[in-house]
Amino acid sequence: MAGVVEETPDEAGIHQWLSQADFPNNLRKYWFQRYKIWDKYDQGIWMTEDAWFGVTPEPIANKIAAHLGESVPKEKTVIIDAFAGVGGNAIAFALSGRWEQVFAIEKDAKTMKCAKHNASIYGVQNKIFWVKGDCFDVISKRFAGKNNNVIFASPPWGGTEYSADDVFDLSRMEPYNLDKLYKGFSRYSTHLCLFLPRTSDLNQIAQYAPKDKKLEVAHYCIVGASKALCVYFGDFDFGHEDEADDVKRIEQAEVAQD
Ligand code: MGP
Repeated sequence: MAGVVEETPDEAGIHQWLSQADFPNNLRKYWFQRYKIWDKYDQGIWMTEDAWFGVTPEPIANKIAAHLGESVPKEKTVIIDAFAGVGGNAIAFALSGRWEQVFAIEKDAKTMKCAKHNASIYGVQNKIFWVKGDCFDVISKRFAGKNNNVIFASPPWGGTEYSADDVFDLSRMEPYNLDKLYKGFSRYSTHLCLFLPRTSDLNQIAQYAPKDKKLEVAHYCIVGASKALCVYFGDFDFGHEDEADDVKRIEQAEVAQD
């Protein structure tokens, strides 16, 4: 059942911040974004401190879920959220109803506890397979040889300092750089979507394009400002053929605000 979940966190490091007075000062900007991040924030969302800058805001998570759902072949019935965090993307995948199975992998126990709780607020806790562990490990053991899955990965970007440089060097991203992410996941799925900084070096990304093929990159924006970009590695079909459509696609990724 979706709705207000009365339970309060019973563990240090897991929070249900109800007022700005209790909110960490260094994260203040996120307090003002809380309803953009979670539409149901007031229904009892649980967060860790780190989750504030890693979680995908709900309208963007829904847009990515829609884009992934419509652009991969129907035979792909399983979606894996490799870095599930507090659940933003996995919840959106489950709510989309597109997938037979949604897997959410998270290695931090407290973060996963938040994700499960948040999924219960959105009524989808039981529609997600929760796997605690290192995603590279889990995926190599559980999904080797399967060809019906799509991997979505929103990795840590090494903290909030990613925007200090005009162009973000993906070879230095911590703890996993682009090469590690691409090689670690593309062995196990023909369809991979990476959620990366909006300032990511596109030349570095382009090196992973198959010969004579382009890679899809879409910026996801809120009120005109890009929050991040997604790179789609594999045979995604966005139903466009030429450059004019590329422009359309980027606009399409703009998420509506109330
Ligand atoms: P931001 O840069 O912290 O905020 O994150 P914003 O609103 O762009 O701040 P400004 O002051 O630069 O205008 C923007 C979005 O990027 C967040 O909402 C997250 O979705 C995403 N994001 C930020 N970080 C630091 C990470 C990260 O480490 N990993 C992932 N996967 N996403 C992140």
